[in-house]
Amino acid sequence: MTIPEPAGPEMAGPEMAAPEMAGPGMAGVHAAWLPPEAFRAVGSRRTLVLGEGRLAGTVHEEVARACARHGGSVRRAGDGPYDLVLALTVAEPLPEAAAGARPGAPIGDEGYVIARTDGVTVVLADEPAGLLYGLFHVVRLGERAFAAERPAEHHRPATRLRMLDHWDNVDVHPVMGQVERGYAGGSIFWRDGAPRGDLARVRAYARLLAACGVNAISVNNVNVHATEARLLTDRLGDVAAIAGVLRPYGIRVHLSVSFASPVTVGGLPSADPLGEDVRGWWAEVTRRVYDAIPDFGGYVVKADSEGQPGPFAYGRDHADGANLLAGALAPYGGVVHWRAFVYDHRQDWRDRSTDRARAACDHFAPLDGRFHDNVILQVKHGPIDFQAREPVSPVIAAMPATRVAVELQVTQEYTGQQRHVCYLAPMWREALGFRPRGAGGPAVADVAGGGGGLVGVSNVGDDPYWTGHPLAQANLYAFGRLAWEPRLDPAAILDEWIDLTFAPVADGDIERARGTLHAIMDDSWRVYERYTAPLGVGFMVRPGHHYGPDVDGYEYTPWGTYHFADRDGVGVDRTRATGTGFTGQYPPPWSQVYESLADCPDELLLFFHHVPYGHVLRSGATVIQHIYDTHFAGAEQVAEARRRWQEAAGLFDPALHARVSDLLDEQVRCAEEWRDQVNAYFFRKSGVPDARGRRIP
Ligand code: GCW
Repeated sequence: MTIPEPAGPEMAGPEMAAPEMAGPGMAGVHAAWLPPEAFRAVGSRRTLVLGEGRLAGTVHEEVARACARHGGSVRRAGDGPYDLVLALTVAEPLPEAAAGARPGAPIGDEGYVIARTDGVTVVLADEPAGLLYGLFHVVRLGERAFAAERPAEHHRPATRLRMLDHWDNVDVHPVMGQVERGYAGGSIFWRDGAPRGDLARVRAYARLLAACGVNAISVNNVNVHATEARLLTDRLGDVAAIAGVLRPYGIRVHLSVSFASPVTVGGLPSADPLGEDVRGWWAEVTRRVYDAIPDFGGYVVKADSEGQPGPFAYGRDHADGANLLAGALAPYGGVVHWRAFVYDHRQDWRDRSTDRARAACDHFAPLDGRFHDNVILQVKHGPIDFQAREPVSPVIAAMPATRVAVELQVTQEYTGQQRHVCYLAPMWREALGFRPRGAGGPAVADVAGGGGGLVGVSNVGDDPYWTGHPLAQANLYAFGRLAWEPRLDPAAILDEWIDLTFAPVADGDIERARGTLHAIMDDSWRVYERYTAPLGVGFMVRPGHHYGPDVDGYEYTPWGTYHFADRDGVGVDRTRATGTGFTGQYPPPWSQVYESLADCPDELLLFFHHVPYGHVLRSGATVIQHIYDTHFAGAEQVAEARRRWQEAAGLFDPALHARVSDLLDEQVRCAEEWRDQVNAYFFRKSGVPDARGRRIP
């Protein structure tokens, strides 16, 4: 945790305009990707829902509400004909069309089969959760679900755990506020030390998440402060209330806990993971948690990291620590998400031998095989910390005997803080598709799908648009969709999001709205990378709050995040030959690819190598010229995005349009600031002029 500077005028947000569209019962809150209009195709038809249980009840409710609005009807069994049948496979008797679609093999806990024969669209599921996901699939398809015959398609999630971590505090933290790294207002769960009590908002959130496939939420910050530590004990009722609201949407609650709880909350003299009394304490509090929340998901732990307590204090390792909690959770089927974000945040910047990128692998790889089955090692996708460009963390390939979850940052801490448009799905897609052992080996998504899952740090707050920047909603939606199906194309996900969210836009205009949004969003991550971080250099941000440029801001600090620019060159030598040896943490072929100056991909060059400014990239440009070119180009592309948005004023709800316009003004300003500071910095260091003679201040 770094200390943010107080917000200056540059940090002030744009005026909040009230959004126009509201979800069911949620006046004043934007409906995001579930406006009532998105249910037109379902709601205007004759639908049969067959199934028992809470989630089937939710499906029923959703269909009934849609029908009430759009003129369709909810039919009873035997009361055909139907246009749509949503049924559990166990339901008896299944209407003929549904019986025909029943597959020979199990559909699975959360899966569903969708088919259309003889004019009836059928969704079949073994379990109610599958029925709910199937309904939202039909909603996504809209009229296409009813247009033509379709052969049975079987959908099931690639990974069982699709989780959002909220870095929400219960108390307002004096430095970090209500939500650490939150850019969308306060927490939707907590305010000023207490639950907000606005459970309708939480319910609307659960509905949005179910519609994109998320099935777990951790409701408090991984930095667990005093009040939050007590969510586990005397404040458990607050958590149970949230769990009760999430449950009808198939979402389980998890809790971040402090490793020191036996001492700070329980009054024991020690939190030693091998202590009998400590083990007993965790067993007892966990029993009470399950008494209150029978479907509780488990614990999330940040230990021995950035000042959080952990097993090192007792001379124990992280397998000892994680297994302690896993033991307490095992009788109930709970899991512990143990974070691998462990590094020395008090490094001496003069020390060139310590490399923060190495830390997670150095700590955890030797422990592979020692974790209990219900421990999930939660690994950030990159080795450092959610920068705009990082290689994939070597830990993901280094733990074949451990369940690994991959953590993504939906909240845009280092990618524009929800003031900049930065559609992150292309970055995540790239990371999830990366094959750490080369072409024949598993992809990162396969590793996560092997039992750990995908975790995203939520970007949601109590802002009327949920995410501050209305277009940042697409990141939350895309996170869920990629967690469900990591092979989805980011542009196709964007289409889904656009069609749902902007369903109320008049028919002919949706095409134009799509054109505008794709032009602005498709490449926005790479645009962001261009005007900020060249070639895999990270952390050239303002220390503390991490917004805006400060090239040397972290250069002489204890955080282990350096670029080593001098008059001759820039970059971190992480090679085995002459550097920190980090490249050796990768299996082949990447250990060789990254080690080699000739083979290392341009976009990661300065992550792995220190090179002279005149070094010629694979693209043919020199490093210094690349820096100038990309920074000029990136800032121009943001200006172009703003132009496109202004042109589209008539297409969008005026309040939403105004909000995005204000934010684009800020993005243009900030991108120019980045361009000028980065270009000026490297021009002054290197003395090499821009080959195209553009003005560098
Ligand atoms: O990126 C850093 C953030 C911290 C955060 C930490 C983590 C919750 O700056 O605010 O703490 O990562 O992931 O634990």
